[in-house]
Amino acid sequence: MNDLDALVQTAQVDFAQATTPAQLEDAKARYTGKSGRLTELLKGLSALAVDEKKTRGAAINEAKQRIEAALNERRRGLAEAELQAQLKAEALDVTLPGRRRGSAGLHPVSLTLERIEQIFGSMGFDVADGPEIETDWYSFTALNNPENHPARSMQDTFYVDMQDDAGRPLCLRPHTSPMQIRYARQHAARHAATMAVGQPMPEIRVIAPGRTYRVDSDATHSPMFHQCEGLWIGENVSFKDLKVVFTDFFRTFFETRDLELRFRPSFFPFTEPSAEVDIAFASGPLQGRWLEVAGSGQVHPNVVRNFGLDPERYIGFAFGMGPDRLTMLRYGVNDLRLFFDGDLRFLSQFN
Ligand code: 2U9
Repeated sequence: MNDLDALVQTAQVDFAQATTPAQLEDAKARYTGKSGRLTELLKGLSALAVDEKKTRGAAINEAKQRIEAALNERRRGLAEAELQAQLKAEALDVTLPGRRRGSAGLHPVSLTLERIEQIFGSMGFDVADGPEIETDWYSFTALNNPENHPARSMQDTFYVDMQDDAGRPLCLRPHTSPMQIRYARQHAARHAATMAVGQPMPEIRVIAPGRTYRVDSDATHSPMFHQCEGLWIGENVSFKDLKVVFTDFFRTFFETRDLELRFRPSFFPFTEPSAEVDIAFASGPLQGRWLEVAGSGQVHPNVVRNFGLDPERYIGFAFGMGPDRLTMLRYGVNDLRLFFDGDLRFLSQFN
């Protein structure tokens, strides 16, 4: 091996040992730099005779080309290694499942309210909505509650530190009845002219679903709870109609024909006579037990009078039920507080 072949080989080893582009450029300088070994050899040419200069010059040039080829190859190798390292470090696993946004859904009690509205809607009932802060008149007086009735006390009802324009006390509505009184009074006023000429008023058929408030808190009572009350008033509306409406409603709500209803005598100031309504399933997990699901009654004449209607002419029934309890029965939930804790592990099971 001549000295030039040996130099090329040394350069190749040198370049192979460089592991970064900077080290490679340093190695290159040792051969083709200002005082590199090749440069020195070229400088030495001037001392040679013309003939020798020619052959030696050509040989040095050939060695230089081989060294430069080795250098370029190593440059490509290092660039490729650098690219591979970068690709590896920044690798994306495209097979990972994407981060999805949690899906939203309705609260189980909202599902029940929608269901109630849909079923009563199919029977011709309108849906009324109204204020949750109410006057004492709409909450109690109009409903034939005596002045000293315990429901009016601060132990039972949340009073608000405000008064209405006439200076009367305001409270969080303890039931949704105020909405029906507002609805019935508006309805009666709208049809007053018709009635004045002896024509019948179109029937009042309305439900009032929504949030209600009472001073009460345990596994089956929450200070905020839901109610859905209903009202059907006309010239010829009787308990028989109530029984048909309720039977149909509960059978549709619980999706079974195997369901019986029972009316038990009761008392409410706003209805007379009054009845508690129980249902019993003929099959399923709740089979054979009477479950209290609603209250009801024929609307008291004093309340009909407060609608602005003549109780001698207009008669009908009212009812009230608890959508929270209906939701518990439908889904088999045993603690009411689960509905209001906001725990997604519980709530997401309903969607
Ligand atoms: C007007 C006149 C009368 C609504 C009625 C009940 C009987 C009743 C409870 C059932 C369970 C409330 O949700 S609950 O806690 N309700 O027992 N409610 S009659 O009577 C009315 C409503 C409006 C104008």
